[in-house]
Amino acid sequence: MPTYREKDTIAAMIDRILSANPAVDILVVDDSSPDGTGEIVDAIALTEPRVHILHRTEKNGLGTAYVAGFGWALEQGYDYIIEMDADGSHQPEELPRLLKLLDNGANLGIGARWIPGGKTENWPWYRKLISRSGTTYARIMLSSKLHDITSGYRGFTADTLRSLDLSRLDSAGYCFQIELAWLVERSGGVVREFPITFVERLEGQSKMTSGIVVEALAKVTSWGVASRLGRIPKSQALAAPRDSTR
Ligand SMILES: Nc1nc2c(ncn2[C@@H]2O[C@H](COP(=O)(O)OP(=O)(O)O)[C@@H](O)[C@H]2O)c(=O)[nH]1
Ligand SMILES: [Mg+2]
Repeated sequence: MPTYREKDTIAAMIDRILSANPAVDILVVDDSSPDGTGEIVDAIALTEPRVHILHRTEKNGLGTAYVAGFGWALEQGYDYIIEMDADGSHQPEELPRLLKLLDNGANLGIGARWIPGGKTENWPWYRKLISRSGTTYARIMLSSKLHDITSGYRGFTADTLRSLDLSRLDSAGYCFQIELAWLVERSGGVVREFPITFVERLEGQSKMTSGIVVEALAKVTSWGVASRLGRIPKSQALAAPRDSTR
């Protein structure tokens, strides 16, 4: 869980995740939040062995926070690695459905808002517009089959992340989600979406900026053009998915 200034929600999120999913461990990647988010997690980690924290020295964007977190999780030897926002938008109670997709052979499972059964609560119209048009643009430019490619509620098998060259990712902000999902898709990975209810945060503020939207638009456009010109290097095929009969 990446955090930047999430002091009002982080403790409750950790509590909800562990109550709904006692077998998971949590890693918070905090970018030295000035509001003390990191210290709140430090205090929880003292008495809760399932909670861990990685402190980074400055706010370096969602993408690099996740790459740091993935590196930690792979080193520790976890089987599945999940992404989730810390502001209450992603429901921990929906996590078992994501874990099931991974159990059933998906390389990547994505919690999708824009498929039947998926929805958003209290999300302003302009955020819906950005999200839906972002996915549509990625479907056109990148020939993606996904319906919610920017969703940050997702999970990978460790083998999947291990097979990918994460050092090749060059997105700092939220378009990291697009870049990584597209990398899994074009590496021949099995990507499955499941419907989620995305609930807009009640506390704190969004870290979404116009710069983040511009980065995504520029990168998706350049990746799309480069791939049409054959300038995107071929991806290595992913390890075969796990036994899908489980
Ligand atoms: N570590 C870290 N976390 C971030 C950064 N930017 C956003 N986040 C976290 O990423 C998650 C999603 O961010 P949020 O502001 O809620 O985005 P929104 O839901 O799209 O409005 C939250 O848990 C944020 O605290 C960053 O630069 N570094
Ligand atoms: Mg949010």
